Amino acid sequence: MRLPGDDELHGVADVGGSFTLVGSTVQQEILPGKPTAMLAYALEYQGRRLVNPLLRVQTGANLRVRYWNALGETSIVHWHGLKNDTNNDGHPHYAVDAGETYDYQFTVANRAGTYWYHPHPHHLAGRQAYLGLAGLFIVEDPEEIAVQRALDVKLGVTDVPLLIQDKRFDANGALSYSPGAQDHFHGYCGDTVLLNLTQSPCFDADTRLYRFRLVNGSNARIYRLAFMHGEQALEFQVIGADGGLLERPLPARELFLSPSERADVVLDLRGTSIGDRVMLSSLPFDAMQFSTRAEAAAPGISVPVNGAPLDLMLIRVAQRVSSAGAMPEALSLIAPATPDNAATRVFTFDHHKGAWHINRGSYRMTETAFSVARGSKEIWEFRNPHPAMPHPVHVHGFQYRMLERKHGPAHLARLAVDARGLPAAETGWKDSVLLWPGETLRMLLDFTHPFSGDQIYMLQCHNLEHEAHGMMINFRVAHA
Ligand SMILES: [Cu+2]
Repeated sequence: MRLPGDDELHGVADVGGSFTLVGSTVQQEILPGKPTAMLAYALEYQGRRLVNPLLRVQTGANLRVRYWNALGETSIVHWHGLKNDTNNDGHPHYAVDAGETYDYQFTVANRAGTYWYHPHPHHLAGRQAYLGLAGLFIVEDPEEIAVQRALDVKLGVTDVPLLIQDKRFDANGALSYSPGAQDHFHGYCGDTVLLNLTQSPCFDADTRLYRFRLVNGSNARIYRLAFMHGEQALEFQVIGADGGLLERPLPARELFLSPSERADVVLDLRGTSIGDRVMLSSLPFDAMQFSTRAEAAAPGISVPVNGAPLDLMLIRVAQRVSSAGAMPEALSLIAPATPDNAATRVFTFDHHKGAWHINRGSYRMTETAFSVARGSKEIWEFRNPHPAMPHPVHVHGFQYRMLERKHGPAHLARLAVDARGLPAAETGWKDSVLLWPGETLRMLLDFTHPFSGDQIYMLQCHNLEHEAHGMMINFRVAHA
């Protein structure tokens, strides 16, 4: 199991101030004995070269990040989940050509949480992310440090980020990204699920609490995650979501994680015995895809459909320990979502004549679909009419609060923790949320921000093949 830490790949870098990320082509041994050429972010850090570094920052840090595009094609970095202005969001309009640089300068305004960074050039984001460009961005603040102390966890040891990505490799170990018509419709799924770019990972654990920061970095695959002990799904505690800690831990035995979503969970192995084996799995589910035909994949590769059961990581209980950490009863203070007199804006996610649409429009990089007033609150309602596909919908620039899920599938409704139909993680702050076929979601956005002038952001589907085929719009947060 590759853990973010001292190794080159996913090495942990404590950053503040200035640094340079280089979009590069690297050779990485992912499959045994078969080095794979992949795209990655490289960082010179304390005399070493880190690949797709885990950037750890403190809330309030002032960052000056130079992105040096040493790829052979245009690209730009999107800081996913960060409350940045347009210039620092990674809008495709700002993509830089091969050999050029883009300078970011921003103050990290977000509360502690697991965020991430990935490419966002128009039409190329899916391909570049698939070929390897992705890293984690972990923000800490005093509240977070208190939780780490209570749990007695250490990043890369007992506080374990898991970047979940599915890929296809050819016989030589090369990554292949060659979406066909079915892939454009369903999104590009792989036959090999990697955790932190480890194939079939094994994690040796002690009899103690473990924190797992689950990040879905896949282009299109949705996971129904559970920790299976034989036939039994172990209870775990959900402690955080996209935008950081929940108010208090909430018990669950499974959760759905769609592309770009994060879930922060604590698994208690204190009651297990040496030799016990727990499998982090994706349980089978009906992904409600419009066409359920297994796609015609490349010869020799059979790709499990979205919703097929998958084993992700074997946890082997290897050692009994006395210092095991303790679960805090309270994690954070999250004010109730108060819509006041917020107006409702409706978005329909649909498909028409080979393109993916939001409100019947296909993405145009230079057009802005609508404006909201800076400082206002709005309720956004997402609708996904049947027959359809599930869409992981991401709003740039803001974290929001979920208000309600209606008409969702039974497999989700039974995970609700309250009358609003929300699963545990959606009681916290979110920037990405899965919209199932037939469903209506309502969420509260607050467009307060500290930046002067108009800001342009995006609302998009984070199924990256849907994004590439139009399912994205620009919106303006107007200053005056
Ligand atoms: Cu979509």
